[in-house]
Amino acid sequence: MTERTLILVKPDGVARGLTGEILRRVEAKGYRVTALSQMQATQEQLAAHYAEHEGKPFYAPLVDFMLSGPIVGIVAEGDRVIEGFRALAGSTEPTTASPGTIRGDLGRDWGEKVQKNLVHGSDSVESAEREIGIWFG
Ligand code: DAT
Ligand code: MG
Repeated sequence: MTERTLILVKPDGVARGLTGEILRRVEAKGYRVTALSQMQATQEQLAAHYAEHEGKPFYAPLVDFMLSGPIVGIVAEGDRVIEGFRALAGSTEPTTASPGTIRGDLGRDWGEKVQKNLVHGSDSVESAEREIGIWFG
């Protein structure tokens, strides 16, 4: 089976009207979009999605941020798409993410307890399959 990844355009990306630009980069890279849906996250979905971060200082601000407005869920497909999308996204902190990446070109620090960095991308095959189940189950 072709590799799949779960991408989320976070509330900052949707609110800033960057969904199209983010999708454009995914498609321009050559990945195929096989599912696309705007949604309002629930507490339950976020608890499952971010279980690995529970207990960290940014966990509550992260969940509040992800509940603050609509998100767009995307399933993208292609060889090595997990690694490829994380390269397109750039590193977690938008201030230092490389120019040329989504976070580096379009993101910045807003002085808040959570980094608002526009996108989520799965980090392994196991995470991708688990996360696709949470958002597109
Ligand atoms: P990534 O989204 O790059 O995989 P992650 O999984 O470590 O990063 O963290 C999930 C999200 O939590 C991240 O996109 C933004 C936020 N975050 C992570 N580390 C943070 C920190 N030290 N301070 C504030 N927010 C943070
Ligand atoms: Mg992560």
